[in-house]
This record gives sequence, structure tokens and C-alpha cells, in this order.
Amino acid sequence: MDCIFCKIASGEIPSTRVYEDDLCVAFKDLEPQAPVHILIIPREHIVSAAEITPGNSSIVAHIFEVAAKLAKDNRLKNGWRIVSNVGEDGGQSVKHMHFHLLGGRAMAWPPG
Ligand code: DGP
Repeated sequence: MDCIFCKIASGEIPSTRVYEDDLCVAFKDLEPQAPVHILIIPREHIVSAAEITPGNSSIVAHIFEVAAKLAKDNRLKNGWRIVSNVGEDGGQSVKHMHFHLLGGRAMAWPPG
């Protein structure tokens, strides 16, 4: 499958990995938008959060557990943000579900 994040998960494309396990991989975003900007992806190819069903939803809970661990590891004591862009209007550019973990600065609201 021609998916850049599947290739990052398999190691075919290099990335700066900060965490991995049987279910997910976390790596530094190529275009960081904050001092800490990590992408967390499932190893399984799921297009976006719009494809989450009762059959695969446990991966989302697992990714949030990993996000909480990574926020702690990065000492984001003051807070952080987790975002998953969905589809065109959501601003999703890579069609493999991913969660942005952002921290190290105060976040604005609403997002653009
Ligand atoms: P989104 O716009 O929500 O689909 O976010 C995709 C993010 O993926 C964007 O912040 C840039 C990042 N990205 C795209 N290609 C690569 C890559 O090859 N390596 C890494 N580390 N990040 C990438």
C-alpha cells in the first residue's frame, strides 16, 4: 500500500521514533508546530478517525495512554493538546489516522 505512515511504521521510511509497541508508533513531526510535536499512529492502516468502529476503537484508548506517557516523559506539566485532523475540512493531509501531541507552549483557541 502506498501510504507514507505505513512505511514509517514498518521502518521503510526513516523517522525520529520516540516510542513504539505492537499497536502503535510515535515519531517527531517533520514540520513541528510547537517545541514538542509528536505524531502517534496505529500500525494498522486506518484512514482517519471517521473509520473508527466498535471493532477497532480500542486503538484510540491505547494511543491516548501513550500520549499521556509521552507528555509525562516530555515534562509537559503545564498542559498539552492532542489533535486528529479528519478529511479535507479537518485539514488532514496524510490519509492514515494520526494524533498530533503538541506541547511546550501555550495553545490558542479556536484553531485555524
Ligand atoms: P495532518 O495535516 O493532520 O494530516 O498532519 C500530517 C503531519 O505529518 C504534518 O504535520 C507533517 C507530518 N509529516 C508528513 N510527512 C511526514 C514524514 O515523512 N515524516 C514525518 N516525521 N512527518 C511527516
